[in-house]
Amino acid sequence: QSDTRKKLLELFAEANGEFLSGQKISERLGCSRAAVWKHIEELRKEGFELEAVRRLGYRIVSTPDKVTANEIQLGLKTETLGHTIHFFEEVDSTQRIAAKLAYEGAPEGTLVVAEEQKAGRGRLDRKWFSPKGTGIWMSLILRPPIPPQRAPQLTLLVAVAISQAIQEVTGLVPDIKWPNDILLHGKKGVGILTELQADPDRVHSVIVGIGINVNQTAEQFPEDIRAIATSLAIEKGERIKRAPLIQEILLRIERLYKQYLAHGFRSIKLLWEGYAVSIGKPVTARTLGGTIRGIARGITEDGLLILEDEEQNTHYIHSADIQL
Ligand code: BT5
Repeated sequence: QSDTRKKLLELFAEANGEFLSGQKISERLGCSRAAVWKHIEELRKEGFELEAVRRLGYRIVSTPDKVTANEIQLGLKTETLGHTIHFFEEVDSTQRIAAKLAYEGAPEGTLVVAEEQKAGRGRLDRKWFSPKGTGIWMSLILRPPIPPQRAPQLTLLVAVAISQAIQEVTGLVPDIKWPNDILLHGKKGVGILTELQADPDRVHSVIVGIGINVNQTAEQFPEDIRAIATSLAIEKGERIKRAPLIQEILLRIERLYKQYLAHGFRSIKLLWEGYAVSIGKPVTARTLGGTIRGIARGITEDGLLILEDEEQNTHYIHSADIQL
């Protein structure tokens, strides 16, 4: 993704669907008319539909449902998140690539996104089904100045941001199931995987992995998860463009993240509780240490789940699978 291309897309975003003359583009980009034409042709190859009219110039008619850097950056309103994007047609896992980039010093806000993952991961090395072109499979690098114990808060923050974005873009109202699932009408549409690079007292980077089923049909899910999984398109009844949803998600994460760094987790916690399904209800929590049945009482300031068992003992749970 060259800087010129990025500037060109910014110009089109500013133009808001109006024509831009070749002359103006070449002046603003500081390149020849012939070079402008070459960039336009490249955009067309990527699936952008561009209209060219003599004396008027060029305008964008439609953008493809792709998740390339160009697609995501055209009209992106964030200050830092998503300003560097590594796009891949196919990867093993965006999580692995982002971890490597973070280790090598990639700046906060770097995004790794793929059309398809061959080895998408969930927690505890479970598989995350990530078929080509129908979902959002991406990993975001954050570098919060916090101790590692506070990292679970970020999973919750991101869950709120994604829920807000889904609501904004589709009108669907998602439910959050602690810690990392977002449900649509009771089925899982989104999974979040937060991984850390940290010292005992300081986080170096948080890799936030986000998987969203966007345009799959029910038949496109493998049989073993068909009963528990869903997509935005299934619930909404129409296809949804992925790039604008990614833009909205990045914007929402950025807003909440700033609020979090400035004022702590308190206000995020309130928002989270607004979307949470399990609070006040009986749940079964399967942890690595065993299974606990009880009433979910809420979350702590650190983002742990508070569970009260049948003997009224209170458990604070770091990580578990919750059954409602
Ligand atoms: C998660 O794990 O929900 C975290 C998923 C994170 C995926 C993103 S995609 C981008 C980034 N790169 C990666 O490699 N991963 C991240 P967990 O709570 O452990 O749930 C995993 C379970 O969800 C599986 O065991 C299946 O039962 C189910 N599952 C697998 N694929 C699914 C899908 N596409 N939709 C809904 N459920 C799915």
